[in-house]
Amino acid sequence: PGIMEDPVAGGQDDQAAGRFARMWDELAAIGDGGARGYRRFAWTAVDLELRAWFRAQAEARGMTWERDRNGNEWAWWGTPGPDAVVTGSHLDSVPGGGAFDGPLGVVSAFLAIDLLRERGVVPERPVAVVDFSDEEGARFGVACVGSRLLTGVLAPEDARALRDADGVTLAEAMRAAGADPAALGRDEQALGRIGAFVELHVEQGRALVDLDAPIGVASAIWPHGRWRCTFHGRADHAGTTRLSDRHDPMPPFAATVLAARESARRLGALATFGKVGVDPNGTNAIASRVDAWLDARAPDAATVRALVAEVTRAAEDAAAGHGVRAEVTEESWTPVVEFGTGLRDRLAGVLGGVPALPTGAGHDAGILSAHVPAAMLFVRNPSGVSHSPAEHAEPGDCLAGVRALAAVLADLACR
Ligand code: HGY
Ligand code: MN
Ligand code: MN
Ligand code: MN
Repeated sequence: PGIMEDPVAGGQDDQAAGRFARMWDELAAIGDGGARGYRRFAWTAVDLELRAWFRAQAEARGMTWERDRNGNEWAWWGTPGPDAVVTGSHLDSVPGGGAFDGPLGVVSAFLAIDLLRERGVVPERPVAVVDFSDEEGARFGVACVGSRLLTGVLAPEDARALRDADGVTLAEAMRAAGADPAALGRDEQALGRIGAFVELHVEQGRALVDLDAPIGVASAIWPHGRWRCTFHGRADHAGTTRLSDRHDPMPPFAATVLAARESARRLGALATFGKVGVDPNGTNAIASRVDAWLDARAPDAATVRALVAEVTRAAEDAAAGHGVRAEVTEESWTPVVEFGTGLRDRLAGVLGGVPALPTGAGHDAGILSAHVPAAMLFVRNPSGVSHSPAEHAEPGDCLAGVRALAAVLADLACR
């Protein structure tokens, strides 16, 4: 406390700006897809490069590096031990992802520790940076795999069986990447070490822009889940099959997307179909099957459930009208997260009062919050856009985030 000049505003010293830019450019170059954004999927070659970068950052600082049984990467300032103050985020991305979602939290964590060391801060508790494995679930379909396995929310046998678009299981992908899927499972030791977890993340929205604030804290995460909507039709020839004879899964799929949008609007919820598979996906063949993933979110669980019920009924009715069979199955569910006021208010106090805002985006901090004290810091995103190359944060706000995180870590680690 008091070791940081005004942690949220204040000028930007060039040295810190230079250090941020160097670290940022090195990480941003890994798997850089340019205008097409990032495609940093779990246990791929790009992921291994990111994991190597993380380890190099830890070892360059004389920090103890560890990879836990669930593939989460840890860097320890001080001896790994109980009651640790943990910060960090994830390095994987959605397809076409931006540079900040995840990486900003990891880079800021290392730089916040650099700042504290420069100021001669000697923590009385262990401090750790964590890179949670497979947060986006972009390859295997379930988000926050590393933190869900760590906490036991996801059963190891279910995780091992998850398959990617090529049918490769998580277990096979881990083995190919030199990791051992047999070790997956709730990690009492790793979980027992976490005294508090603070995740810094780029804001995925415009609340801080509208409030003209560089930093905010999370008040809650909306309940949300993923449902697989499958439409079973009958393959046939596009040029010789009369309309009345078709069992085409595409029209019911299309009707369901439109119905979902209308239900979401009316219920005050969010419904997204961002991933679709069409089999056999031929221009002159009537599809035999369409798989479409619904991402549904709302401020409360009852609204999400109402939305999914309406979408299911719309899918079944539309399918019946086309001699197609629809089935909707839940693939993942994340209950509402209310970030407890204890740690959250303590952070806001250290930062001299910052806005508290809810988010519809899922985070590892949300998974952990059911098991350990957890909180989130948000950094202003002038574009308001995320999960897109347009995602952005200004250098000045990023440095304010580093200073804010440093102030919070100092407050938590120094009794
Ligand atoms: O989907 C989410 O909300 C997060 O970005 N994984
Ligand atoms: Mn994300
Ligand atoms: Mn994220
Ligand atoms: Mn997150």
